[in-house]
Amino acid sequence: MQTPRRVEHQQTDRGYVPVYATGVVEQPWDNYTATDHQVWNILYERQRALLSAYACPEFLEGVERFGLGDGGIPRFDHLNQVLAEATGWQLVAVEGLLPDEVFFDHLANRRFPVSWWIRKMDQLDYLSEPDLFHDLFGHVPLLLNPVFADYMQAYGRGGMKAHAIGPEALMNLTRLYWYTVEFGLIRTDAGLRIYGAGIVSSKGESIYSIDSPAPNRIGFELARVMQTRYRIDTYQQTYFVIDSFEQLFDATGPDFTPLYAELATRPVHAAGDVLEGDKVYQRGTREGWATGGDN
Ligand code: HBI
Ligand code: FE
Repeated sequence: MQTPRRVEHQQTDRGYVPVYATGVVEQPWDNYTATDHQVWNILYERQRALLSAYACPEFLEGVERFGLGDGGIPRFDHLNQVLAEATGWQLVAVEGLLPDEVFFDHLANRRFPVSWWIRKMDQLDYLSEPDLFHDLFGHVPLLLNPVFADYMQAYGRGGMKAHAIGPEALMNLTRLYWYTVEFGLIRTDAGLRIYGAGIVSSKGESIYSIDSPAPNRIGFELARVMQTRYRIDTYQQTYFVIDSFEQLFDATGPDFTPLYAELATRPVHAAGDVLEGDKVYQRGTREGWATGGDN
């Protein structure tokens, strides 16, 4: 299978990352090799077995409804029929990471970009760029959840506005994406569960984000998230925990312009900081609150 077409690099909060051609392509389903399908099957089986105890129910329900475990790389046109009926989203196949404004425009129009290529057998545990498994298995199941689907479109619209305001606003919004869509945790009656795509598509971080005593787990608060740097090359030092997808959607309701102005007067915090007033979950437990600093 041919490799994706890289166009240039972009300096972002994620570092100096490759940015790909911005066009939409057809999913080359007939060109996938037996090894490509095998890579999907290995990654799917490994994650699905693990995530019953770690992912939120809405994610697991989406995986089942799409039939992502039916064997081999799923066909986007099949998934698009399911999506169209459920929430009106559509997948578009792309070469890989898109420039922010192109990416936001897709989300604002209920199109989710999915890389058409899948990682190699020797990259099962880590690769530096989003491939088909990360995008499709990680991001797409929750697009069947109506509230999360609305959040993703609202995020895209917010991104278009932030891009017009400038790089600081854009950085604030990118942190919101990072600590929710990519690395978010959600509170359930059974304890903390994962909804972030960057976690569910990674075996190591799925376990680490819920069971390790090392990272902070802090109740979601919009400004707090936007003023917190993130790391791209290690497991997260802090995970933000939402109470519900409605909470996330409601947070994107107001216009962010005044918030961006307020944030410009405040310090940006390191990824591992714990601040006065943070609602911190007990370290290393799967549920329960510790109010204030008694953890
Ligand atoms: N492009 N294809 C793709 N997928 C992403 O998740 C993505 C992107 N470009 C930029 C980006 N994410 C983040 O920087 C967003 O916060 C904008
Ligand atoms: Fe992603």
